[in-house]
Amino acid sequence: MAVTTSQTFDTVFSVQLSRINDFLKDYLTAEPVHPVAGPERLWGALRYGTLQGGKRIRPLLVLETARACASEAVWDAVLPTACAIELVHAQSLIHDDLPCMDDDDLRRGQPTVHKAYDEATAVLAGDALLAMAFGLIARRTPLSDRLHAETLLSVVAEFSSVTSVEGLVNGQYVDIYYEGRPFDAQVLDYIHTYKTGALITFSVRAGARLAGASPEELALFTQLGRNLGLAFQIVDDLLDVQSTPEALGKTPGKDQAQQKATYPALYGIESSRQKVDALTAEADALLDQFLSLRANAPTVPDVQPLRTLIDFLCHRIH
Ligand code: GRG
Repeated sequence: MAVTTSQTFDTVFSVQLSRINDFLKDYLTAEPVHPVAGPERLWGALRYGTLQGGKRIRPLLVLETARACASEAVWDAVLPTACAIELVHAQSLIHDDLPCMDDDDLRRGQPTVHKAYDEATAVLAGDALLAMAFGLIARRTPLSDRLHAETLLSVVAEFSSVTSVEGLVNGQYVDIYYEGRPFDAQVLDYIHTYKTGALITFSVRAGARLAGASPEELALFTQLGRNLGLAFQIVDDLLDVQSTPEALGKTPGKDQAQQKATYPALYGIESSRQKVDALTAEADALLDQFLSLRANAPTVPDVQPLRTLIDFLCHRIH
C-alpha cells in the first residue's frame, strides 16, 4: 500500500475535516454574554487549546468507521460524539502539558495553554472541556428510528469509562508512576492501552455502534481499534526519538529525559517500527474480514477511506 502523506491526508479528508472543524468552532463559540469581565478569557483558552491545529484523528476514525458500517448518511448522527471525543482529547493534551504532568511549553507548534495563559486557566479550561464533551453528545445527537436513546446512553457510559479510571486518567497515572522506575513489557502495554489506546478504540467502537454494526462486526472493529491505538502510540514514541521540533510542533527527546516507559526504550527503534507495520497489516486484514462478513449485503461497504486513515496514522511524521 502507498504511504499516505500529510498532503494526501488533507485532500482525502478535506470534507470530513471541514465538518469536524466547523462543528467544533460552532460549539465553542456559542459563548453566553458575560455580565462581568473574566469568563471570556477562559473561553479564549479552551478555544485556543482545541481549535488551533490538531490532526483530528479520533473524530475521523468515528466518521470513517460509521461510513464503513453504514454510509455518509449517518455522519449527522455521529458528528456530536466524534467532536466530543476531540474535546476530551484537547483537554487531555492541555492537562498533559502542565508542569505537574509532562511539563511542555510547545504543542501543535505554539505555546501550550498554560504558557499562553496561566496554569489555573489551563486546569479550568480542561475541566470545562471535559464536562462540555458529555453535554455536546446529549444536546446535539439527533435520535431517530436508526439511533435509539438506549444505544446512545450506552455509548455515553462507555465514554465515561474510557475517559476515567478504565482509560485516560488511569493510563496517565501509571505513565507518571513509572517515570524513572524499572518497567517491563506488561507495564508498557498497560500504559499504552489505557493512556492512548482507550480513546482510539472508543472512537472506532462508537462509530461502529452508532452506525448499527452487528455484535460480530463490533468485535472486529474493537480489535481494529486496539491495534490502531497501540500502533499510534508506538509511532508517537518513535517520533519523540527521531523527529524535530519544527516537524513535530512539540519538543522531541522528552521521553528519554523523563525516563518514560516507551517502545523504543524497551525494544529499540527497528523492532518498534516492525511492530507498527505488523499492527497496520493486521488492521488491514480485519477490514478484509469485515468485507467478508458483508459479502452478501446489497451494497459493498466503503472501507477505502478507513484504510487510508490507518495508513496515515501509522506512517505520520507529526
Ligand atoms: C480527564 C480525560 C482526562 C484526562 C486526564 C492528562 C491525561 C489525564 C491524559 C493524557 C493522555 C495523553 C496526553 C496521551 C497521549 C496521547 C497522544 C499520543 C497524543 C497525541 O495525539 P495526536 O497526535 O495530537 O492526535 P493532535 O495534536 O494531532 O491532536
